[in-house]
Amino acid sequence: MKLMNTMKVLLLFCLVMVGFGVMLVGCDSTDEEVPVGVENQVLIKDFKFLPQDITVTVGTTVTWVNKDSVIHTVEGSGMDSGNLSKGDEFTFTFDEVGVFDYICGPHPYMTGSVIVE
Ligand SMILES: [Cu+2]
Repeated sequence: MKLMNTMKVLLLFCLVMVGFGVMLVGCDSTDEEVPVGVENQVLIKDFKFLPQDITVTVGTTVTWVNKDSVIHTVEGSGMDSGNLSKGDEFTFTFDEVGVFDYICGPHPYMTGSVIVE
């Protein structure tokens, strides 16, 4: 009987530790900057454009902000940001309706689109 109680305590201890682990992971993700709430802004983060597709109305100025420690660019459809270091911003005003695709020059697998309506 005593052995069973010890097992129960151990099992409970394990469950608590797993619970802590989940909590820690949860805290970690809430610390990250979430790309919501800022209108007409695209974050460049973790080698991605966030959001990848953004829809705006004609005449809107879109701002890209590099949140990565490496240099990224916004290139294509008439845009050329030049090198963006961490914290750098690039803005572009869309005066025509259409779909404007772009990539990051150093990392062409990073793609994004601005849909202007
Ligand atoms: Cu890049």
